Amino acid sequence: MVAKELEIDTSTLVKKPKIKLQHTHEDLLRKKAIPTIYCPGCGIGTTINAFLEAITKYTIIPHNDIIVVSGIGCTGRASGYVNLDGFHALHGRAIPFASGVEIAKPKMKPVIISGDGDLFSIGLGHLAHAARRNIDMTVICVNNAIYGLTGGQDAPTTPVGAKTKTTPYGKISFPFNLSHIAIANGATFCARYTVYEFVQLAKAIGRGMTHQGFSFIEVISNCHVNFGRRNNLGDSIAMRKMFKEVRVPMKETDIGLDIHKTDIKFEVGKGFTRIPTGIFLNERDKPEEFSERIIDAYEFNK
Ligand SMILES: Cc1ncc(C[n+]2csc(CCOP(=O)(O)OP(=O)(O)O)c2C)c(N)n1
Ligand code: SF4
Ligand SMILES: [Mg+2]
Repeated sequence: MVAKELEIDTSTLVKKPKIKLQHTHEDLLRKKAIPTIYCPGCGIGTTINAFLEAITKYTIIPHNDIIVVSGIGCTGRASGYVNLDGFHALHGRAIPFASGVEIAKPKMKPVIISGDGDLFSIGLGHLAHAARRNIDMTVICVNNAIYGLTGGQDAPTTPVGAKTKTTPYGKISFPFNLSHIAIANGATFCARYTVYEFVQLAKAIGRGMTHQGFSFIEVISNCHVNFGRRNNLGDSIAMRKMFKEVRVPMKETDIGLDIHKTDIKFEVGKGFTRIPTGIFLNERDKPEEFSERIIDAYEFNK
């Protein structure tokens, strides 16, 4: 029993209202799979949110016609967190799986959400050939310049000089410009935004999904845990502030034929110093997308 003098007079306490935390796109999340594996503040969450915003506001594709496919990596978990048809493919194999879906069921819109390592290391050949064929799919590539899930090994996107688990004295070889590769191989829509530019990113995803053919959206994201920490770039907020300061908005007409104008710059001790962003390509005079050509060829040869 509590002594009289130690009893608390609860009548004077203000009751805190019970707040039910709600996500803007709660119905589109697979609640059983949440909490996610993501570190707090990771840009992959922002990217998934931008995708959900895009399919709610910026495209009229019915949700039943969308399938989310991903490969392996932190980003690769995305297909498991959204409440749509989805498939978590083997490492680097999201695009071949999505190609099969698109060819067998052209009405479906495959959206690949995967990482820079998954799509541009082991998966690079598949990406190049899907772009060359102009297969109707949208690839959202989270470029965090690192292999996040496996503890921070260097990726083909890691800038020269950057420290990673496997380049403790600084990376020596040159990074890929992912948008450049997508365009050079035949992508007919290409955009890049940082996770700081949420609205522009969501709109670009919507436009990419509405586009008939191979669309590529590169998302510059913060892996503050494995990339930021080793390169003294601070936490999630500090990295996003850096993205805000160094992004250079560009239009298709600014780039012309010199796609190197979209190169990302990084300086040891400073971090990223230039990140061109925008819609880099929206080819209107584009080749017919692949499944239409298959159907035409079939009808012609019947
Ligand atoms: C065949 C195979 N090789 C290697 C691995 C190990 N592995 C898992 S994720 C990954 C890299 C993922 O990097 P990225 O796509 O950039 O994803 P992030 O975690 O950065 O989002 C690697 C090499 C694997 N799972 N399977
Ligand atoms: S390891 Fe990096 S990429 Fe993976 S969840 Fe954490 S911050 Fe994000
Ligand atoms: Mg990565």
